[in-house]
Amino acid sequence: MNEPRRIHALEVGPAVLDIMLGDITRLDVHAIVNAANRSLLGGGGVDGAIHRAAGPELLAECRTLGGCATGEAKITAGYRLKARHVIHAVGPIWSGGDRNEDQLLAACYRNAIALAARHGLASLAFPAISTGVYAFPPARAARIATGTVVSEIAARADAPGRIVFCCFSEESARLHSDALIDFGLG
Ligand code: AR6
Repeated sequence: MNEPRRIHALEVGPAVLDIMLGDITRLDVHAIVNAANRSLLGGGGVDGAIHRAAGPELLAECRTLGGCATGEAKITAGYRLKARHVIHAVGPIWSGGDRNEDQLLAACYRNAIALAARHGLASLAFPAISTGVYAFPPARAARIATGTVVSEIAARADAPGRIVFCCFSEESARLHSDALIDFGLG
């Protein structure tokens, strides 16, 4: 896929939120978020794309991390990526909605922003975590992703000043735009 293009941008307080369409591995931001699994040892989807683009050094560093619990996040270097860091977040596997999936997905966004803040990172890009192999309903996930990011930006002054939702389909980009509009933003 080509260079990501901006679909929608808006200011929320001191921060800028961007909805972009394209391959997250091409983005020039301080950190990209990986939709990883608990082993942190790679996989398909965006995880596979990030490991391919970053090179084998990323897997070597991931092997030292001892995995990651669902809803949590861990940070590594970005190696051959433009992004200096990768924040690996483990989304929930959708299993009907009564296994805390909403809260676990929100925790991924919250914990990734907290890690970025702790490392002083000014820009951060998210894929639509859990909406691929993990089968989380995409509209519901887009509402949780945008709602959590907007409330974290409001709650903490050290959040990155630019946060990107890097969507991989027109439909996903539309769902994120619609969710922001439903919050009275956009
Ligand atoms: N750039 C941006 N978004 C992408 C890219 C890309 N290059 N490639 C895929 N997406 P998924 P999950 C979108 O399946 O559901 C892996 O095997 C994709 O269209 O990557 O959290 C892990 O190792 C979808 O909207 O992640 C885990 O085992 C979104 O990224 C498992 O999959 C997430 O899809 C995690 O499943």
